[in-house]
Amino acid sequence: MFRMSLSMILSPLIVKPTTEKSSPPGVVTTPPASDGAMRARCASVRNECVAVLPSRLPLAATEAPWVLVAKRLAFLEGLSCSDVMVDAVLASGLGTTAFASCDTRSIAQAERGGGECPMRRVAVLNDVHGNLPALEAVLAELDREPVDAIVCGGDLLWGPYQSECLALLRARDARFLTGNCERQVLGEIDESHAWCAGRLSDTERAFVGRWPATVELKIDGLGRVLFCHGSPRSDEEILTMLTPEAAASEGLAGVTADVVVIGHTHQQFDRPVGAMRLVNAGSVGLPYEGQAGAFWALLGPDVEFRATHYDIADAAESLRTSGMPGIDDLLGDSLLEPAPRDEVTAYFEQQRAHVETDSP
Ligand SMILES: [Mn+2]
Repeated sequence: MFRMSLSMILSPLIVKPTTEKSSPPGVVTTPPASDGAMRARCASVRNECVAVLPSRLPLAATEAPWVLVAKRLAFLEGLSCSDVMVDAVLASGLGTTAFASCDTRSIAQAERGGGECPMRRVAVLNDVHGNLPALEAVLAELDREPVDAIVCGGDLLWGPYQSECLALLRARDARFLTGNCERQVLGEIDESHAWCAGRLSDTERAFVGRWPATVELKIDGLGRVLFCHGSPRSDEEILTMLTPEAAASEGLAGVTADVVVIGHTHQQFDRPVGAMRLVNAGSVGLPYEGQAGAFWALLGPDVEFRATHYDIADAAESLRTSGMPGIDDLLGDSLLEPAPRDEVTAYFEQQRAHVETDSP
């Protein structure tokens, strides 16, 4: 009965699209002021940071640039951008100094979502859902075909091995944005979400709590590409290949990007919506493609859909041993006995219409 499991990735269905974000959980605010050695280490990577920033800043559009600089410094320090580290960098003034050293024209462009150097190849890894074997298989493929950036478009959380997946992606300097599952896990809305929340460290929770709802990059051949989870206005809006043009246009209202890349429904598609191109990159961890595998997208100069194969039986065994509540239901229709893709799309459309009808 696939509808039960399908509703799990959407649940709870929120009737009204909302742009409200939950406030980040307890961010560490006390820098280790006496850590002179740490400041010295920051200083040692400052030049590298400044060199990297002009092309990196497009990622910073939703956050104060100096905060991003601080994060970048912390990341370059190899300390995984911990809250303590970010706060310490901010307190030291290095973030603002590095920011001030950047070319002001680059920064202005970056803040408008442009950036001077379009990226050539970007991998989009959405809806990983803590499926570590699937993510490892995709990353192995990327090792053979390097990309300029990895975008993780939400719903990395709510799954068996969230922290391990997070660590692998952070090690590759992925750009993260939030999905409904990040919000719901941090909010511990039910047993399975609370189980997932309980397995995150305070630092991980704080890090995830700071993810933006959207990321914009300029990519060769595609132009301005806006990444989000459900739609630019809601992390749980349902947009499918079959969504009527009018409803899809409404979901993208106000967007000026050339391409919008989403996730959430775990099905790859590429369709026009007005003058824009709407792409769903698919799901790495829990696809609904009618076949098992890890589904993702390579962007630039066109959109290329990928399906990476891995040992599903082995992975399922490993994912089950995590003890995540409801894991059997999740794996069933997605990976073990994949439901027909068309039926799943039809189900999502039914849910979308239902949500639409219920809206005031
Ligand atoms: Mn989702």
